[in-house]
Amino acid sequence: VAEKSTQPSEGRSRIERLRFSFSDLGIDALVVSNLPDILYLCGFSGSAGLLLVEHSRSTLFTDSRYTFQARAEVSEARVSIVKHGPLAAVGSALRAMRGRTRVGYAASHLTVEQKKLLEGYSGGRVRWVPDGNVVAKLRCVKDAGELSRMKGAALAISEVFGTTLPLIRPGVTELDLAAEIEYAMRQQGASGPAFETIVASGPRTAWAHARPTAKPFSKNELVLIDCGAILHAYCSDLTRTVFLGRPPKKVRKMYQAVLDAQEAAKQAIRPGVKAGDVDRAARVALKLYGMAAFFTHSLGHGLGLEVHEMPRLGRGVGTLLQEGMVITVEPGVYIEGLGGIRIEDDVVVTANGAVDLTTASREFFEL
Ligand SMILES: [Mn+2]
Repeated sequence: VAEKSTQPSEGRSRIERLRFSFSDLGIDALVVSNLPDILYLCGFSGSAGLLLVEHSRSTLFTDSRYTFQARAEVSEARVSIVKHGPLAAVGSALRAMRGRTRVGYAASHLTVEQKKLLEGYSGGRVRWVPDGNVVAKLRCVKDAGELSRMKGAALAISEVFGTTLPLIRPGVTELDLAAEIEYAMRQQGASGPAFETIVASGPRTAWAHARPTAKPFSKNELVLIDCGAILHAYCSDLTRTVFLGRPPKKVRKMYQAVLDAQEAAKQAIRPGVKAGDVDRAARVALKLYGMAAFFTHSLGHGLGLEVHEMPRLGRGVGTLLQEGMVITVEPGVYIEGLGGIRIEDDVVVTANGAVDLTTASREFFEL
């Protein structure tokens, strides 16, 4: 649950910074419908509502389930408790605005049906303009308060990995371990997992996003764990791969290749570098092992209030990294029938390059 202190304690408010982009977008108002965007802008952590940001005021429209919560959480916006749904309320607020109005909307989040309803409620004078993911762009650079929360979330998941590692032994199932991991997250103070915990073993580790099953671990196989925790509203994301027994030479080589690729990518990270160039650094390192073809997804993604945020780190992505971005670095190699290895850390981009937030050991554990 977010507290009021998700807001920066000094400087311009997030809503004020958002308004700076109104002239670039050519809009007079913005309807914010993505809940994490609403949380980011005004502190509201409820599960229903719309935030209307105008030049001189902002209004959170939500319903009576959230009367007290909104009162406690929301700063920077007035709260309007609505009877007939926030879409109708935003629509009539827009209808009341004078003259022709250009209004931004979240094309990546609003459904076709919600957009139609909004159009109906607001009347013909509103011109609708896609918002160009303007809030996502603000969110990708974290302030000091956010960075300290993200450090906490990363530390918690690293501790979870350390405490659950001894539970990995033959006979324990993927589902058993996933349950233990999520229980340990709560014990670390997490409000919950940032996504469905991935535990895969044996050849199933080649499925990059395998769901845990009732399959028991057995001797001489890989176990891949990808888990994240939400702490004070911010996400962490950690992947480690271990081996039950003594890994064969080929598997050792795979692990070393992925570790080298991750290190090469981390070394390439600094402000002003293209996200695509960091992705390429990992692929170049894998090529030296003849394993580039087995790296079948992108290198990483932004992390914050959501587990997947801007920027994406993938082939040819031109986004320039900036100081204060938090990103995952997660190369992997996946060989059908044999298995997969992925190593993932969360890092913050600083003037001096990447700094790890996750602290779990990257040693190839033989259990
Ligand atoms: Mn990830």
